[in-house]
Amino acid sequence: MRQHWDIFCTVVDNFGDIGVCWRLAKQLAHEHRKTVRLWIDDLASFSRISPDIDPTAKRQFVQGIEIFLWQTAFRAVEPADVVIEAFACELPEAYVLAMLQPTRQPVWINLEYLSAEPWVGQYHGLPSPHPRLPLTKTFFFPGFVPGTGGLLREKNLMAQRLAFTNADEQAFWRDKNLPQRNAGELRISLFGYDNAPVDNLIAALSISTAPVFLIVPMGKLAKRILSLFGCATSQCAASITHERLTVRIIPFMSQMEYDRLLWSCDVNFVRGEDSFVRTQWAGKPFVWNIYPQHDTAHWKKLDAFLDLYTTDMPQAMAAAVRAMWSCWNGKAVLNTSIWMNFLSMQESLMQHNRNWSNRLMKQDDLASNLVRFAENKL
Ligand code: TRH
Repeated sequence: MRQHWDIFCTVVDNFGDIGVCWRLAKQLAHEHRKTVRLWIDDLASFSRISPDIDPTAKRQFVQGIEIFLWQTAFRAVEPADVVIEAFACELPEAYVLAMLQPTRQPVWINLEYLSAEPWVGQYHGLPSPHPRLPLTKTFFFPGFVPGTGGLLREKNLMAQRLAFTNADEQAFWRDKNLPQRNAGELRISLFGYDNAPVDNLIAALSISTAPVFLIVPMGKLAKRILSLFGCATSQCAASITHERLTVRIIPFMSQMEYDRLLWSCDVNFVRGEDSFVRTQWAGKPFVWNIYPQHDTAHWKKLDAFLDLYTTDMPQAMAAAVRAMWSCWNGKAVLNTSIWMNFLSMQESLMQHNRNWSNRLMKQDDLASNLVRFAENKL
């Protein structure tokens, strides 16, 4: 039995790194009964997605997980049975040296970023010997197809989503101080990077046939929207109304509440890695803003996912999705007809997304795959 797990996480930027590590830590502890320590270098970002985190505590226990502030001066500790180095963050030298000591060496895993590119299946599970020491780590790639590490998905997630009723949705709006839906209204959540063509989207939404209620969690993109309307950040509690569109900027919420937002909206704009996966479990139409890289390297990753996701779509639907996502990621200019065309597929996209998530559900989840991999290591 590999009972003790250490997860090391550095926050490069944004919330995805800790978002993924925190979900994984909780799943390992709650579903697989592992003893988990999480080492994280940025408690301020952490506390934004999980308000029960004390951003000032160097050591704390939250939801059964021991959380340490990972500082540069690292005091050597006894390594765990399984060590996860998230997203190629470098383990402290003292810790690596300590991994040489035990009679049974820890299983050392480098958990990689999510990608749908076809090479992922070939690299998943490959060993990477340490250049100097007799230690080997294993590359673990999350993914959408068999032969990869799978996706993060809590055991009870789908049951919770299916049990989420209209009354729950109404309670959620009340709790978040948001109005109940008006008849015929289209409700959209918008989480993205500030390179997204939000001005063109706002123009398209403003002349929509149905009234649109756009919910934007506070961040750089929200600030861009505010400046489009000549609004100061301090005024953001109030709604902005422009023709058919109402915009509400809301405070960043916990991960758990963000799931409820994705379940409650008709269309979700998501970004990066973790919100991108969560919207796939939500089953509603979604538009992905991929994490931008130099020289538009991310477009290849975007296309790789689109190739998988649109395979079973009728041609017109696949074209509408590709056009909308391409524009949203800067490959072409977003205009009203591209948005309207995407939106016209709303019902059939819902159906497609249900099938898509059912297909993904057939894979084991990432945490279970990690546990199985570690247990099978002699
Ligand atoms: O924050 P991100 O842009 O994170 C990114 C990506 O992970 C990217 O791949 C990585 O390279 C980069 O960080 C360093 O987007 P992501 O991955 O969707 O993570 C956002 C997290 O924030 C996710 O766990 C959901 C959570 N969240 C909340 O908890 N509350 C909110 O209100 C919102 C909008 C998000």
